[in-house]
Amino acid sequence: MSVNERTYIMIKPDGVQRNLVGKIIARFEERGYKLIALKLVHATPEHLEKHYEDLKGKGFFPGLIKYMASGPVVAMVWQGLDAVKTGRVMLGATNPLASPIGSIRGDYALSVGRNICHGSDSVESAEKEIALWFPEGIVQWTSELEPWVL
Ligand code: RTP
Repeated sequence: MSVNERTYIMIKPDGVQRNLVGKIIARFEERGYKLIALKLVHATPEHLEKHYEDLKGKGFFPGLIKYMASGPVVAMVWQGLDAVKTGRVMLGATNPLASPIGSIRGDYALSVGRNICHGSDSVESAEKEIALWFPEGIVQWTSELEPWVL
């Protein structure tokens, strides 16, 4: 676990279309994570197949790619203490019905096939996903407030 751990968080097309972008971003900001990359992208099926390459053999794979390519997603990188594991806790379980109230999916979603957000499941996956979605690199910045809150 590192204080500068990075995770790739994505608001899926249903999250964007349901106007949940601001609410999801607010959760990460309010928890204390630092935004170091952000963009709205309408990804191609080929790009999404790379992102989900581990799931290629699954029966739901074609439907997943179609859903993810159906509209723009918000691609983000958040940095901070234990960002990968805590980010996944904040999102909730893959199946929203199994997600606790208070988690993003537990508060805003019902169906596994429309679960509004994605978060990296390990530091290694985060590095791969950040490289795939942000080949141009992330934005490194220092807050003027940092010396005051430390
Ligand atoms: P994600 O990558 O989106 O954060 O999801 P995850 O790790 O929690 O779950 P994973 O097993 O990697 O599945 C990726 C996404 O595929 C869709 N899915 N559909 N119909 C189904 O049974 C099913 N199972 C998974 C979900 O959108 C899931 O987030």
